[in-house]
Amino acid sequence: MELTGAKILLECLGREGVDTVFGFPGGAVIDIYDQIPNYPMQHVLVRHEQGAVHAADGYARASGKVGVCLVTSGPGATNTVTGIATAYMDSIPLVIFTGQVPTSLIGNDAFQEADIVGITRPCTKHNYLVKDVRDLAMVVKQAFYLARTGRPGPVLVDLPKDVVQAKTEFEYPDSIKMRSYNPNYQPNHKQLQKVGELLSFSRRPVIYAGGGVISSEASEELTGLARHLNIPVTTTLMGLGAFPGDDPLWLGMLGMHGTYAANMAIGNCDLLLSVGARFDDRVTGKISSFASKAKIVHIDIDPTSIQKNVVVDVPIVSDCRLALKGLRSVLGRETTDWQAKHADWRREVDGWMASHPLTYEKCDGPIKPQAVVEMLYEITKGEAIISTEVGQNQMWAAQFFKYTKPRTLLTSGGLGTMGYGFPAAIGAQFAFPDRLVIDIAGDGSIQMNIQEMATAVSYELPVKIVILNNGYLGMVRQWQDLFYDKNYCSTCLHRNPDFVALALAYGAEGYRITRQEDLEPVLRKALASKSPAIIDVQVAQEENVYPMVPAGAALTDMLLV
Ligand SMILES: Cc1ncc(C[n+]2csc(CCOP(=O)(O)OP(=O)(O)O)c2C)c(N)n1
Repeated sequence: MELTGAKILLECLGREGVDTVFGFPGGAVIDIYDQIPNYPMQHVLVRHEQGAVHAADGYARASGKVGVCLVTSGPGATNTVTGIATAYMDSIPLVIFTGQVPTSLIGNDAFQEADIVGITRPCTKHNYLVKDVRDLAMVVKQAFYLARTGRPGPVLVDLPKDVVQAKTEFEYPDSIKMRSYNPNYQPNHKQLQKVGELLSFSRRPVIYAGGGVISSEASEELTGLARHLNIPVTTTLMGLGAFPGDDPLWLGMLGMHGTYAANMAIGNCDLLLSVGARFDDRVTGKISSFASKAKIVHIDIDPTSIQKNVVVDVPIVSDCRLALKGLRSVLGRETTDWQAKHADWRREVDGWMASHPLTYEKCDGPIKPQAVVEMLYEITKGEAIISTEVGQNQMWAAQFFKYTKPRTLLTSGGLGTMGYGFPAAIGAQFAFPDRLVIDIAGDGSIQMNIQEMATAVSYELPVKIVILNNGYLGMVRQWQDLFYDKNYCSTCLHRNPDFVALALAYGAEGYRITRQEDLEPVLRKALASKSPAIIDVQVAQEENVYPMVPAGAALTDMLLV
């Protein structure tokens, strides 16, 4: 039977198992919206297209499925760019459908025309302009395949209005032929054997894991290997949750705001086993000093990320899970007593952990932001999905909440997008309606996508926003404090809205906490509520995040509290 492009698209989404689409309508996609009520998937109407992409992204990060959004042409499409770039930098699988003016008008500066394929070329894994309805089903099939395989990422499909309206016979292809796209999943056995040899010589090994461990579902293998070999583990911000944050081998996050122990371990290790991480500059600091005493092994699905930032001794292009499994079986033949072999190193590392734990000055004055995060951990016992905004709030959420399972921290690591956390929390809440989802926010960031409170209220989502309200664009103020002579230019937010009144205006709940003694009871009450809520916590205004490695310095040159 012949179907319109609109129906074909929705049929394809059903075949891909899509149950939720985040979007915002407009003229170019109205034919698709006209058909949505006839299909079983749920469409979530957001209030801004950036919110749609971040929500799809949060849904994807929390669930491991592909996140999907649908927006109109022109401004609808351009509003998605920040969300797409955010997902691209963090390798999150998304498929973004954008409306486009009819094919006959493309290039004519037509009403609401934007060259979204050109605009998003550098921040998508791939993108398509569908010019013929007969190509539509195959393009959708390829888009999902590309988004979720290999190194995952966002794929955009641009849909001209006449293509959506045209008809053709619908058949969903059951196989895909893409000549130039063949991700390699299997590790090279010889390379794994080399890692085995390096391990047998090394005395001071460290595992450095990234978001790739989470996207390849390799946490169990990582944890098993680390425990088997008695090797301490650090992760990037994106890797938090890939290894249990309460394990004795856990060093904490490394990098600019990493722990003393993690950064010292990197500086002093003789073997660095990197799994699914990309040696980002926020992690390495001064590159020539990064793990400068170590042989480096780099396991990554993406061959272009290997040797990009650091020279490595053993490159392994493969799926992280398969590589870790392979390594375990290579080591299976070893008779080494790994516990004994690494005991001295463990003692040294444990010494750093004990002498410089993550801490902050506790006093009777204003509430410390770190204490708020600690209290959230205590109340939830870690049983929550945490999203963050960007800035100090993000770093404290990384430092003072223990992530014991993968997919429990949703944060914009690569692009560092303020305004990410709240819509991402909404997406995660759609993926897991019964779980507690909390956005840890700054008073600056939350104002970047606060309009999505209308989405949360209209879908009766119990999402919580905890604002660490310091009256500043805190992280920028921290840099001004430490490196720009306290010239607090344009970082003071002295006329913030009344966040409690704002929550109430949207139909949500609002709480304000100004005194330490109210912190626990009010947080408990707010978190137990079934409504969306803002909890505005007035915190110490000029608190800084420590440790801090100044930009471009060696990891071992940390500023401490
Ligand atoms: C969209 C965007 N604009 C600007 C920045 C630069 N930036 C990084 S952190 C930060 C301050 C964030 O302030 P706030 O949300 O209040 O959080 P805090 O650092 O106080 O916790 C800014 C402006 C950014 N990361 N993203």
